[in-house]
Amino acid sequence: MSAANEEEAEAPPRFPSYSGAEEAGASSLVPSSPSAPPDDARDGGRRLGLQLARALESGGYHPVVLFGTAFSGKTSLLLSLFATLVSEPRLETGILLCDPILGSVDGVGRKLHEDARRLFDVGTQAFIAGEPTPKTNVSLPFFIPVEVRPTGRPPQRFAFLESNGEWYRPLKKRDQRYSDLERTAPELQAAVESFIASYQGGISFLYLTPYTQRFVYGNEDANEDSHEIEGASLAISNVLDAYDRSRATHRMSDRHLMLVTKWDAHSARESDRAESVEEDRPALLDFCYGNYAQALAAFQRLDVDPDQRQLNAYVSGIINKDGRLQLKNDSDLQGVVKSYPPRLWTYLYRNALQAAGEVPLSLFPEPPRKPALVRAFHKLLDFVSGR
Ligand SMILES: Nc1nc2c(ncn2[C@@H]2O[C@H](COP(=O)(O)OP(=O)(O)OP(=O)(O)O)[C@@H](O)[C@H]2O)c(=O)[nH]1
Ligand SMILES: [Mg+2]
Repeated sequence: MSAANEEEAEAPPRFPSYSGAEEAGASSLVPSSPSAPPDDARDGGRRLGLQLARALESGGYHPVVLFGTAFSGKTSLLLSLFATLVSEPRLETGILLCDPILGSVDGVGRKLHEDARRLFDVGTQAFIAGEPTPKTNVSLPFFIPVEVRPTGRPPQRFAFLESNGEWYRPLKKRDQRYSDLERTAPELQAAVESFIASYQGGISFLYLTPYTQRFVYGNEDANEDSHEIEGASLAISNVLDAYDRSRATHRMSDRHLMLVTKWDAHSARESDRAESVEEDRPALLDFCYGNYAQALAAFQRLDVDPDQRQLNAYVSGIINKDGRLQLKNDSDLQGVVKSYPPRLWTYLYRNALQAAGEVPLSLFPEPPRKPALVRAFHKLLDFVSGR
């Protein structure tokens, strides 16, 4: 990933990278289904959101709220974060699932925790093993409560919000005209909305804008994809506006990160994958201005300090329809791909500390990466040996 001070300068406002920057913030929310649920269901959702807000506050959790349409990479991103800490002893940072957020007496609380436990346990192991990530299909959005324990630094609790991408899908169907609709955006899920409105503390928001809504390594029709990307852009613009409407207090402690997920798609056909899978800020901005204009415009008009928002690329793994590749024969590419989750963890850890009024620290020492010079030398060797 390139440094924050690269030439992204032409057009203010700027979207700094989280790498190396001093930032902070985090919490949770969920959007609602396209067809508006009955009033009593919305009341129940509101009560649940409020209950979750109080429980996360008293448990010392930093909420991390993910938004993104179906197939945008939400679950893969979460699993890449968990899998990294579970399987990278060099980072010297442990991660554990915490006790149920709402206890285990109440049926809803038990169900939410069972979804969280399953994702953290089975989902993480399946991701490590390279199995494909199943589509998320739950009845309610849920938080995964974890505690991160770095060596020599304070432990920190996070609660990651997981949800169905379908809940964010704009209401317009493919063959429909906008003028035939009453509204374009689904209502945010009541539990998410009331959580955002009432959580007393900083929240980290992650907005996922995928490079492609399809498999990266497939032969599908690109025109089809541009229609889907348009929907993904509108969906993010909708949730940003919903945030602006519903977030009542503590906005100054929030942090907003727009992530272009599946960034490996940018260079899927290039030969030097290691170098090209790294974030390239000019290419990233070009891509966003060209494909996510509405989402970016909403990001810019968010009523927060410009330092509270960043734009970056993200790669959860080099994944095709059969699952994640282990990259055992390409240590350069493996190194670049593996560097994404630690940088995101560091961003979230700083946010959490800053939101708690503490000095923001890096979570780990610099993630292990091969310097460009070493990679260039390997390329030269490959060339000389005809590989
Ligand atoms: N190549 C590549 N594929 C990715 C990446 N992230 C996710 N994918 C793939 O994209 C597809 C969708 O990812 P998910 O994580 O299931 O997306 P989601 O947002 O959780 O989707 P829903 O559960 O339907 O809301 C899966 O096949 C992933 O394996 C990435 O960084 N690179
Ligand atoms: Mg999912």
